[in-house]
Amino acid sequence: MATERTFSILKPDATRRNLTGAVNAVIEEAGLRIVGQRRIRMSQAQAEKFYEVHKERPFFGELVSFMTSGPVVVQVLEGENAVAKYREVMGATNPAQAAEGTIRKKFAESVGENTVHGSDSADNAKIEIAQFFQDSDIVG
Ligand code: RTP
Ligand code: MG
Repeated sequence: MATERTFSILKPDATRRNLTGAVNAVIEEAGLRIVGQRRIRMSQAQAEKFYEVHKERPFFGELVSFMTSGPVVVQVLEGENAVAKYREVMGATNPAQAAEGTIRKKFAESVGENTVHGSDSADNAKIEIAQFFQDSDIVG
């Protein structure tokens, strides 16, 4: 398996509780490298575009409002099988169902405020990375 990249967001519940370093430690301990990283305030338009696939879902409004409620850290992670590896490290969407040792089990407060986002496929990773990073801001 070749080296792959995935897109990650440390969500507002992580920045609010000052957990970005603790989450990054779990990411790095899993063997993923943080090759791009920026702390931003997501605009309403960016959040709506990013979560467009969920626009018909009942939680869409709540999700956009949460993602714009405070700073987030957008990241590009690199490693062997990075997309699947990071999904494993994140744990289940609902922290109550997340496995021991995962980021969501350790830190997440609820299904809505679940600390991290990770791309769900290599194709989506490329699309999501391009929404927030220029090639020159990713240093592998
Ligand atoms: P993500 O996209 O953030 O990495 O999370 P995911 O793949 O595990 O979950 P997904 O189904 O893509 O849902 C995206 C985000 O929407 C919020 N959500 N809220 N209130 C609810 O029932 C509910 N369901 C999903 C979560 O923040 C989830 O991460
Ligand atoms: Mg998702």
